[in-house]
Amino acid sequence: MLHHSRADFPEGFLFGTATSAYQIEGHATGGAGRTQWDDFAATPGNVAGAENGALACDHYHKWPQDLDLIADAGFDSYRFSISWARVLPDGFGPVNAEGVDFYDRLVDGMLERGIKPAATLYHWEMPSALLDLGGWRNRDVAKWFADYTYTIMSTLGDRIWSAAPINEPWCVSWLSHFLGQHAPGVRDIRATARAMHHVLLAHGHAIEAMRSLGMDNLGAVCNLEYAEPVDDTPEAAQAASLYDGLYNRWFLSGLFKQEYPEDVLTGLAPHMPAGWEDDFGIIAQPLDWCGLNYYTRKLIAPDPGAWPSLREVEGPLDKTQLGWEIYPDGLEHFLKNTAATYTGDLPLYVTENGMAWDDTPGRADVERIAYLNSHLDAVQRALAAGVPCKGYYVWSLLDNFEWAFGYAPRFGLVHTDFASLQRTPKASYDALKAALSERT
Ligand code: IFM
Repeated sequence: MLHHSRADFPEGFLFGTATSAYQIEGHATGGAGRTQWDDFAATPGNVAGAENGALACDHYHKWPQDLDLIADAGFDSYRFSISWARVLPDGFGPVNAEGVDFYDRLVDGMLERGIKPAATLYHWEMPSALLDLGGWRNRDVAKWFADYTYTIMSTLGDRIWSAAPINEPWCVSWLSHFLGQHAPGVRDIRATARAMHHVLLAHGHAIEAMRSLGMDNLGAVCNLEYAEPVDDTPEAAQAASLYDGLYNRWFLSGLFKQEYPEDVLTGLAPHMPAGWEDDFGIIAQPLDWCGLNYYTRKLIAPDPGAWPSLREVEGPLDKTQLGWEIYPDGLEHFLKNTAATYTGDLPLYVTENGMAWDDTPGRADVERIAYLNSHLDAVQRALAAGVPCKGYYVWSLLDNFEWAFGYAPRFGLVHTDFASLQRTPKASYDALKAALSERT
C-alpha cells in the first residue's frame, strides 16, 4: 500500500498521471504524418527490436477506456501530449482534420469525466518533413512550432486546464543531437548548441501564441537529473557540476534568469547561432508554473576525452529495470533548489515520476509502490520546507513505447499486453486509487 493519502497533502494538491502521443496512440492511424521517430526506428540499431510507435497501445481507438482508468483511479488531471505530425502531417501547411477531431474528443472526454486536461505540445514527434529542413537546427523551427501551437490551440485552448510547449528540452537537444540516443540520432556539437537554444526559443514563441489566444496556466517542463561526483577529487566535482549545467542549469537559467551558465558556454559558445544573446526576451516569457520531471541520479567522473570531458559511472544504489538508480533525495533537492534559485513563489509540479519494472500481470508491483512511496516522501519534505509544490503526476498510465528501449521497459500503472492490447491495472494502480479516494 501507499503510506500516503490525499489527506497528507495540502488542500487542492493535485494528483495526475502522464503519457505522450507517440508512446501510446498508434501513430500509423488517423492520417498522422511521418515523424523523426518513425525514421529513427527504421534505421537498424537505433531502437531495441526495431520496434516503433505505429500501433503502440492503440490509444487512438481505446482512449475512452484509458480515460475511464484515469477517472476510476481518482486522478484529478491527465498530462497528455499532442502530436505535431498528427495535427499538421508536414509540420506546416494542410491540417489533418481527423487528428484535430481526435484531440477535440479526447479533451471533451476528460472534461466529461471530471479530469483536468494538462496538454504538452511537443513530446518529440518532429514531423519528418521538418527534419528535412534541419529540424531543431533551423531557427525557423521556433516559428513553425508557434504556428502549430496556434492552430491546435485555436480549437482546444478554451478547454485546456494547463499547457506546456515542450517536454524535456534536454532530451530534445542534448540526448538527441549530442549523444545521438534519441531521434534524430545526431552526434554533432554544432547541431546540439543550436537545438539547445532553438528549443527554448520555440518554447517562448509558443507561449506567446497561447497568450494571444487568451490561454492561461501555461508552464515549462524540464527533466532534471541529480549529478553526484564519483569521488571527492576536485576533478570529479567539476565534472559533476558541468553535467548539472548541461542537464539542468542550462534550461532553467534560460527560462528564468535570461542567461546560460558560463561553464556550459565554455564548450558551446563557438557553436551557438548568431544573435542568441538577444533572444532571452522571447525565451523567458512570464510563466504560471514550472514542471519538474525526475527519475534518477548519475555518478559522474572526469574523462580525458574532448569537452565536456566527463562520463557516467554505475552507482551502488538499487536500480530500476533500466538500471537507473533510485534516489528520492534528488527530487527533494530539485524541488527546493528550483524554488530557491529560479522560480521563487511560482507553483511547481512534479510533472513526471515513476519507474520501469519488468511487471507481469497478476504479480504485485511492490517495487513501484515502494518507489512512489519514497518519492512522495521527498515531496512531503519539500512541502514542509515551504516549497510551493502543487501537484504530482505519475509516469505513466500505461506500459508503452519507451523510445530507444522499445516496449520491454514497463513504466505503467496499468499493464499493457501488446499482442491483445488488453489493459490490466497493477497493484500500484490499486494502491493509488485507495490513496486518492481517502479524503479527510
Ligand atoms: O518515457 C519517458 C517520457 O517520454 C519522458 N520522460 C521520461 C520517461 C521515462 O524514460
